[in-house]
Amino acid sequence: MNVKWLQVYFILGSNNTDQAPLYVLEEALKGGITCFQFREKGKGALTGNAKKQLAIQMKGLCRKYQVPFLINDDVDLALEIAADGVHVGQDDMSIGEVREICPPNWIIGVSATNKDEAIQAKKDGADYIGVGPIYSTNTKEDAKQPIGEKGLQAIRKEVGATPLVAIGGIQLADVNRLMQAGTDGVSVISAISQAVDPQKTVRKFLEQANLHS
Ligand code: 3NM
Repeated sequence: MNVKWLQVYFILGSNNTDQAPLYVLEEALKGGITCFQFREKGKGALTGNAKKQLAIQMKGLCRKYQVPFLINDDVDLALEIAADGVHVGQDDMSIGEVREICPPNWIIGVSATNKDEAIQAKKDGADYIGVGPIYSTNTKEDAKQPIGEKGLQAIRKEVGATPLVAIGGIQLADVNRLMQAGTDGVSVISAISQAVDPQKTVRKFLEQANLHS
């Protein structure tokens, strides 16, 4: 995968915004997000056909703007609608199991919150590792203790050049420090999904991340 795809990696589910999710996604795409993950989880999350229909429409938008479209956890749905890959957590399907059934060019990302998980994800052949939570977040109900920029730095030291993306409570003002701490980009939900102007917000995130490329 292209490590630049991790620069401003937007994640969205229908319950992360008060606006229409497809509107928010298209605004974010116009602003220049470099990767997108559909994450339909938590209170009021869509299931079944409603989830699938939203995923198909989101994939269509991502194709229009030529941005990779990943799905969180739901490997069956990702296969069914031909997503570009999946993001799996520590309790989800393993990378090995996913690789056995997915197309060869799929992007597979894994979450890690400490050095051991990150080292294992690298060994297992993750295309990128989502490192977090960096800061405290209200978006994920079962988020672990924040690991801070120090935690990110420590993981970078362990995994060498493996692509990393920082996640959890990230705001625009944090991007510069996180890039300096060794991440390849930032993964963001609420700072974009709840922004008054998501397009403009993404532009600013991109500006900050680009200072380091
Ligand atoms: N995963 P926000 S933190 C989806 O630590 C997710 O693995 C996390 O949302 C992890 O940008 C998180 O609104 C929530 O804080 C990120």
